[in-house]
This record gives sequence, structure tokens and C-alpha cells, in this order.
Amino acid sequence: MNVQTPVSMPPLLSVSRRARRTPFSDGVEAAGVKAYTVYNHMLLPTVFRSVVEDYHHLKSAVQLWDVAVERQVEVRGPDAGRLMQMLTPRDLRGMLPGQCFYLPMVDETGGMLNDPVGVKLAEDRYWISIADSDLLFWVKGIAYGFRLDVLVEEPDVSPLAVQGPKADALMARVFGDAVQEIKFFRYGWFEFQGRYLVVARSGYSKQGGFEIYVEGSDLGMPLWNALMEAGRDLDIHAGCPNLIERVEGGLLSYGNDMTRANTPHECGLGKFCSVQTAIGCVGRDALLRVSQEGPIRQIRAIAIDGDLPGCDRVWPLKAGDTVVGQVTSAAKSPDFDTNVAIGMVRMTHWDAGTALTVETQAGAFGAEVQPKFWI
Ligand code: THG
Repeated sequence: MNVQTPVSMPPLLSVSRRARRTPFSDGVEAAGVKAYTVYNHMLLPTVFRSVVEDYHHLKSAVQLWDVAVERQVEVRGPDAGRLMQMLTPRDLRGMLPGQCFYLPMVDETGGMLNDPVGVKLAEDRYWISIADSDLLFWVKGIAYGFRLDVLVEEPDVSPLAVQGPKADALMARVFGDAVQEIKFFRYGWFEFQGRYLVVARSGYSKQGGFEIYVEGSDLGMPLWNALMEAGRDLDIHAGCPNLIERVEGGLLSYGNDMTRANTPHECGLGKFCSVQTAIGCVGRDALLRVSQEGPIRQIRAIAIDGDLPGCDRVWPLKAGDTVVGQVTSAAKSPDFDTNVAIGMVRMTHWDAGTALTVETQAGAFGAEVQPKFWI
């Protein structure tokens, strides 16, 4: 056997207990998963047939995604609302049970710690559906340090996403027609095998769909199998967050497109911040300054020419010899006939139409700042 890794093949991922399996891993493997990444110390599928085949199928049919890696930080108790507002610069006063909010979360310097979806279950109970950082420790630290009357834990809750244009048709078959009435970023409680689950209209694609917060690992495979069975004639297939589609849609990836070095305003998430009224947010003072003055660099859609390598590192963006930003996600787009990319660009060069070069491990390529993302 040839044990050399060909240059065109990514290396393998060694799996052990530290890369946790999910309640759906058996189904994912039966569906022929080809690659995983690790996210929140848990396995996240990245490829089934190929990234391009998965992309076309996501845009035309319906996919079942094991997104159990979107772990929940549960905050429960009399101080739950107070703690939630300490974590985010988004004003939570108007948030009601039944709603999901996209919530930038920041440290005391205004640096991004995570960009979760918050789910308000009750006045005294929330789930924080986290991106890839150990937010649990920060939330526990704040709760303990301020002597708040809350419990902070990771419950046995694993999101399963149903994404794509045929998602409504599929979900109606398993949960009843009423699921189709759920509005974007709202949820309802729906029964499966005698248990009630949170079902939200949300998900990490622009194709529409749902996320089922599967409470109890024992329900994972029964629900996976029921959805697969019900979707057979809809051409259902296992899928996963798709690199190409999410870059086309400008969906940010924490740890890739932004880190603690960035403010929400730099990430284009200023619209989710109400720094004046988010009283109690630990990053409020720092963000009051940046919201007044505006950021000096910001996320932009970037089109790139040529035969790009995979974006597995930061690519400097240059104007002549001067570094004016960086590209952190990129992929060749079948539908838009260019390489689509997400970059962070200094204000001197962030206007749409600005021509730049991007330096990759395979050389320099021409790039152009776009007025908006593709979808
Ligand atoms: N769903 C759930 N949890 C998650 C994600 C998810 N945790 C990890 C990660 N994804 C968090 N990041 C995002 C990024 C973007 C969105 C959701 C979570 C998103 N954005 C909408 C958009 O840009 O079109 C806008 C949201 C809004 O308008 O409020 O959906 O996907 N459970």
C-alpha cells in the first residue's frame, strides 16, 4: 500500500474519544461520509459525495445534516436573562419564548468569543447554540464570578438540520403540516415518538429549512431513519454545511473568518448590536467606542480569479506591496463562475470594485472587492 499522502489529497483525521461521536454518527457513516472536521470537540461531516455534488443537491432537493456539533449551553434560573444580556451586545429585552436570535458574544474588549443562535425557551431558560469555541467556560466563569443564581450546563441536545428547497415537504410528512407555519428564526414544539422537540426555521445555509433540537441521544437514530425514510421520493441525502454555498451566502465561520481579534462591527454584525441599550453586556464600554467611530476594517465578499488551492490558512490581501486585509474562506463556485471568498479588508480598500491580489500557498491571484455576497 502506498502510505504517502498525495499532494492533492488532504491528510486523514485520526479519531479518538476527544473527537466525540454524535447521536447521528451511525447514520452519517451508513450514508458514506467521506471527510470530517472537528468542531466543539465533536465530529462534523464536511463531504458526502463531493463538495460540488453536495452543493448542487443542497440547492435542488433536501438534505439531512448532523449538526450535533452546534452544542447547547443551557442557562437556567432566576438570573438567566441577566446573564444572557451580559454575554451579548444585542438588546434582549424584546426577546420572547418561541424566538431564536443570532447573538454576537464578546469579551470585555469587545472581541468576538462566539456567534451563536440563542433560543429562548422560557423567561428563566435559554439555550445558546454555539459555534466552535469553548463558550461554556466563559459562561460558567461569568455566572460564578458574579454569583448569579443560574445553572450553566451542556445538555444532551443535538441539532439535526433539514436544509434545501424540499425541506418543508419532508418535515410536514414527519411532524405534520403545522411545521410549515414556523416563521424564520422562530420555533415550535413538535412531537416525535411521544417526545416534544424544539423545531426552528433556521440553519447554516441560504436554501431554507429547519433545525430540530433533538433532546435525548436515544432519539437520534430513530429520527434520522424516519426522516430518511420519509424523504426517499424527494431525493433526500445526507449532507452537511457546504463550504461553497455558505461562502456564496456570506455565512461567517467563527475561528476562520473571525476570531477574538475582531469586533462584531468588523464582522458586519453591527446590525445585531444595540450597544446603547444592551445594559450589562461586559463588552459594552469597548463597543460604545467602535460603534461611534465605525470599524476600520470589515468583512467583504471577494471574487478571486484562477485555479485556487484550498483555503487552509490566512491569505494576505495586497494592494501592490501593501497588505490591506486577508482572505479566510474561498471556494470555486459552479453557479457564479468565479471563486467566491470571504475577506477582512481595511477601509482604504474596501469599496466595491477595488482590485487587489491575494497571496496563496500556490502563488498570487487577482481579486476584486464585491458590493455584496452572492446569495
Ligand atoms: N444553527 C444553530 N446553531 C449554530 C449555527 C446554526 N451554531 C453555530 C453556528 N451556526 C453559528 N453561526 C451562525 C451564523 C449565521 C447564522 C446562524 C448561525 C444565520 N444567519 C442568517 C443569515 O446570515 O442569513 C441571519 C440571521 C438573522 O437574520 O437573525 O442563520 O446555523 N442552531
